[in-house]
Amino acid sequence: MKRLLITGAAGGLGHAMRSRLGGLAERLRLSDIADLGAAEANEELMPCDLGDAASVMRLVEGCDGILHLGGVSVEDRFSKILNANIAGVYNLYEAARAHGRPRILFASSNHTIGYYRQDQYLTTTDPMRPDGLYGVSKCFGEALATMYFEKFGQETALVRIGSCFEKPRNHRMLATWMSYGDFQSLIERVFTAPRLGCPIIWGSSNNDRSWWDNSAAAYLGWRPKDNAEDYRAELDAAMPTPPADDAASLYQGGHFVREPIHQES
Ligand code: NAI
Ligand code: 15L
Repeated sequence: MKRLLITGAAGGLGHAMRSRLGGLAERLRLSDIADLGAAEANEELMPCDLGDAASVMRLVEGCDGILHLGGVSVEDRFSKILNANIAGVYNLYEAARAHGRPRILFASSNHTIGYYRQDQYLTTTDPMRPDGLYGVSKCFGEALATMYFEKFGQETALVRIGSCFEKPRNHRMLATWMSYGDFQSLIERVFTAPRLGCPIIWGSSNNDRSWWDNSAAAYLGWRPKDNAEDYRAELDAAMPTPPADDAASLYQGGHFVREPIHQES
């Protein structure tokens, strides 16, 4: 690729991926509403609020791939989610449509299905069961992307990320964790595969514990390598296993299922 756009580049995953993806494109266009720091030689910085349609239109121009990480990433007030995750995703897809349909990786979330129990094994065709307004906004993003694929042929990887951090932070993440290295290899597969389509992909590592069946996306040839189990002893030493009746032990979305609706004032 000549230019890969990374939205949300100032966030946790944006920061972790920024330095890893230089080989994927001649230039990285980095965007966020938060401070992006200084640009490296192969980087250009374009601050932008995803809710501002005209700015997003300029942001996407000249890009031949989009890693869409930007937006509200936890449960929050509806007005914030509406701007970043609902209007923002619509603005992004309209801009992509106007600028030659660059391939998109949409950072969706396990909170699209958070109300499933941890003893259930899911395929990508199981109905959504979002666990809050944040999860609902990711369901919207997946639905919008699917419609743009059906109507206009816009390709998107809908990656339902479990928990992507340097290492698992609690016992639930023994199933949901995806390492930075595995996310990097998934991004590389998504942007180099000859045909992508619009698949849902579970974003988790090769964990011994697993709730998700990725066989529908096997044609992409992504083989995650890391295993959260390697951190079990470290987790056991650092914290107790949550009680069996705790949301963290019962639901795939963990504590998100217990979040209240956040009020505006
Ligand atoms: P993060 O919260 O650290 O980064 C999100 C970035 O989006 C922030 O830098 C923020 O300033 C930016 N942003 C928020 N509203 C914006 C707006 N209106 N306009 C422009 N930028 C805006 O989140 P993280 O962990 O880096 O996640 C990246 C993406 O992956 C998010 O979309 C999140 O929902 C998704 N995800 C992440 C998971 C994880 O384990 N890290 C799990 C599941 C999904
Ligand atoms: C998410 O969707 C969040 O963005 C992230 O911060 C984690 O909480 C993750 O899900 C998770 O479920 O562990």
